[in-house]
Amino acid sequence: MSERRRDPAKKSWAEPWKVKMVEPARQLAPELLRERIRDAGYNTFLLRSEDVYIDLLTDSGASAMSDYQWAGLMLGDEAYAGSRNFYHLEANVQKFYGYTYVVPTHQGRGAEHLVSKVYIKKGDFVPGNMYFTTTRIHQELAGGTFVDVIVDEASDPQSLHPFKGNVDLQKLEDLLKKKGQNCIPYVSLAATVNMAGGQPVSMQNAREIRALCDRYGVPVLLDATRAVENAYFIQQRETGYGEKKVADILREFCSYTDGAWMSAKKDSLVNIGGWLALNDAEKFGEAQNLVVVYEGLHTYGGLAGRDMEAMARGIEESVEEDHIRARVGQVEYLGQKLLGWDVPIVLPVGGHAVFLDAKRFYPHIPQERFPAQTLAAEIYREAGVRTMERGILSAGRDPQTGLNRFPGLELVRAALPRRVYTQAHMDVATEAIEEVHWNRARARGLRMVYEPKYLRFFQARFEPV
Ligand code: PM9
Repeated sequence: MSERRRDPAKKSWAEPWKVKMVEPARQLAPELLRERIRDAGYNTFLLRSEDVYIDLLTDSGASAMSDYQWAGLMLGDEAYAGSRNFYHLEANVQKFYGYTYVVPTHQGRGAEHLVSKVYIKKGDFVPGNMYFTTTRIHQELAGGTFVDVIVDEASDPQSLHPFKGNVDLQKLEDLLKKKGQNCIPYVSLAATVNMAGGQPVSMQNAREIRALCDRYGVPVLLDATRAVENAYFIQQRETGYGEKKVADILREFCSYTDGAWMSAKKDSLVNIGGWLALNDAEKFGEAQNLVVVYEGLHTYGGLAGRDMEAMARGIEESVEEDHIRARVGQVEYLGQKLLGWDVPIVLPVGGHAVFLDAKRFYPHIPQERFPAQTLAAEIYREAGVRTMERGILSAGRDPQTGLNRFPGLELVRAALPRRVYTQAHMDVATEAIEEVHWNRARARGLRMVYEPKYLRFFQARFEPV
């Protein structure tokens, strides 16, 4: 008999780690789940973590660190100035992302605050590939107006375009011509695009953005929060990159940009941390000066030395091939399971999360009644699984008119923390979502009874209609 060999491309993946420590998680009884979500004003951000069984609220800061990272915590150099952990972090940002100057910050929005203050002046327009909540508010608070220049496919949950995060170059050039480069401080490029469903940007698109911006003398700045996941998608989907290493793809991608801000709480596998990196010495000088006003000295930026060490080590682990394959593979597994039950989701499945399409899930609930917020509340009530609204509530109000923005996408995000949950957790989460889908006709929507001024989705409260 001839020897049988499985096609390597069809082999299952498994996590490249084994579990060393566990944290208990329990599922509350149905009547308690009902009570808890009502007490939380039907907002999953207002639930207590101990009342959540499977927490898919976010992949931010919720990942499990490796023993290599935990060991690094013991090497924290907590000197006020010049901590050796900062220099390790700086060296790894330079090595893996390729930028020249590094400013540490306590998390992503600390870096967004600095970059917006340094680059944006009142009346500016900031083009970008779909808004992100915290990014846009810092651009607005600095006096800018965000302009969406993402490709149209990004707003179609069923489009199978492999790079739905791409910038539409025509939209970008039209804006550059209309407003003139003096009113455009930089292009705000995110990879992957969170609000579009964790969709990637192609290398070709990055190259073309660079060429276009060079013609107009406008810098390109990257939101590198999930750029490693973006690099993995390029490896999997873009011609010419199949044989390249994710680490090399990441470096090449960043080379088309002039700097980046980072929430290290995602790709870099830490519970807290971020940075701003720039190639422009003058802008770096301004950011380095401002960080001491808002975050802390320029060699700790609001972090403990041990946090910077964990971040430096997390960067190294984030680009390992087997890590990133298993990470994105688990998200794909959840997406395929939901598709198998005919649950409407955004396609293709993204890098960090599966996004449920609340417009197709609840076609009978108008957007003013918060269909995605309703769905997130229902999923918690069903099984103690926590997800997050990414629709009209997250989009907020237009600062000029005060009116609600009506985004094309009305989504619920089930985000996967890295190295935390098993496939069995995914199976249980899928069953809960399928159950809610089965009973979808019963849902009626929500009315907002408390609305905070900034980033309202975090703290708003609701009542059933
Ligand atoms: N993202 C997320 O859950 C956490 C807070 S918003 C609900 O997806 C991008 C692309 C992000 C991001 C945070 C930040 C801000 C910047 N860019 O949370 O301040 O996804 O570290 O980063 C969240 P920080």
